[in-house]
Amino acid sequence: MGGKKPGFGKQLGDLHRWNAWITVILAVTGLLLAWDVVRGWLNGEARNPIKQLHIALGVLSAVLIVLYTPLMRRHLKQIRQRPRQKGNLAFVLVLLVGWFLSGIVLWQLRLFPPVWANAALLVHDLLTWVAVPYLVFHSVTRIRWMKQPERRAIKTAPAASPESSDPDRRRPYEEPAPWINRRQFLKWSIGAVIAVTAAPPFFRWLAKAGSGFTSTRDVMGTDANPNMMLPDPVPLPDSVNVIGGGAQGYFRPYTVTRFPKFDSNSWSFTVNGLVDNPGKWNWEQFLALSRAVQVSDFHCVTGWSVYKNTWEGIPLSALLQQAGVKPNARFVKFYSGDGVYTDAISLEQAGMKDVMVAVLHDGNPIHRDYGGPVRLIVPAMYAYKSVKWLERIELVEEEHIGYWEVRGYDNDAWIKA
Ligand SMILES: Nc1nc2c(c(=O)[nH]1)N[C@H]1C(S)=C(S)[C@@H](COP(=O)(O)O)O[C@H]1N2
Ligand SMILES: [Mo]
Repeated sequence: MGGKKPGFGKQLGDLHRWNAWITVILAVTGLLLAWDVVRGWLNGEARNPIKQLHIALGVLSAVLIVLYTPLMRRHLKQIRQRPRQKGNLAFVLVLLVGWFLSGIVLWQLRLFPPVWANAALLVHDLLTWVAVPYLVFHSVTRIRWMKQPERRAIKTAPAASPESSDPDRRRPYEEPAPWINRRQFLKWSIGAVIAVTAAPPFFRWLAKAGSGFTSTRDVMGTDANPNMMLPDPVPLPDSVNVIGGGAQGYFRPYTVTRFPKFDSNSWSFTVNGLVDNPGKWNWEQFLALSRAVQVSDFHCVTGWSVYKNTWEGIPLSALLQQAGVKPNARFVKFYSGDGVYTDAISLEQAGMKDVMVAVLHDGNPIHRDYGGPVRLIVPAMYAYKSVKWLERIELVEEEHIGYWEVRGYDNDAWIKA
């Protein structure tokens, strides 16, 4: 880094160090937010603070790029003869800018139509998959001990003077030539370990991200359904035929508890609160209610979507009509059978024709992991309103703030057209 003007090398070094640490924390917080496994142990309380930290650091990392631009010319001149360093620089800049731009869209998701969010999430994820193994390798091999002895010596011996008469001071760190270059060997081993551990999940992810169309079995998971719901709901003809060719995309199974499990012997569905005719159904009675079919898109507020789902179920408006909503009722509150998750919409919103208490997806019973036997669907809103394992609907007067809304999500969940 030996710039001519004093301070240039130090400026670059400081930027590099800040960037390195910020990127490490961004990677850790980002993985905590994105990873299915971790999503389970992070309870709802932790998610929003981690997300805020991730966003703040993302902005900070953009500030570093701004600070770097005036130094860039000189830096490029300095590394003109070093293709490896130039390659590294280009890669890191592309990464940071790509992460930043896609991050802005994910941060301000509600300002964009869902396809933008889908694209941003894909870019954000793809860059992460490529970058994290590279950055781990880059950092580990930059640990002083890993470097070639000559290069370590240059870096760590500013006090050594070439004019010194003492030969030991002139070349202070010279070591005997290593047998089969141990460091090189270690570097490549680390690279290999990273490649072997990161590659399989990466290709699995790529295969999923790249395939637009998926069969219902894949969409809802290939495992046998852990719920014990008998009889099977018989689908309507339209639902069997799966209008529009079937769902496109993958659901990510979300839960804020351990996955609950249901049995038709003990399952029941309730509509009560401010209604004239409260109702309670067992599974068989519930399946006897008349059902409708709709095709709609499903959008999570974290950027993923599943398009063209064929849902079959009972329109919420039909349930409410049958219950006879009292004039003082203003909100409809939904309870999940997980015992924790709730959400609510206004009575007016509940009147939308496509709000549905769904029993079948693409002609199959809804898998337990995805909210079966019965889940709510509110296609016009982000999916945190679509309560899974729905088993009770209550008409209330006071506004209710749902599980995720208490923890930072906007109570207004409308999706931009
Ligand atoms: N009971 C319950 N319902 C829930 C959730 C949840 O964690 N628990 N997550 C919500 C969110 S944020 C989304 S995106 C969708 C996810 O549906 P899926 O798990 O079937 O993909 O369910 C919504 N309904
Ligand atoms: Mo979501």
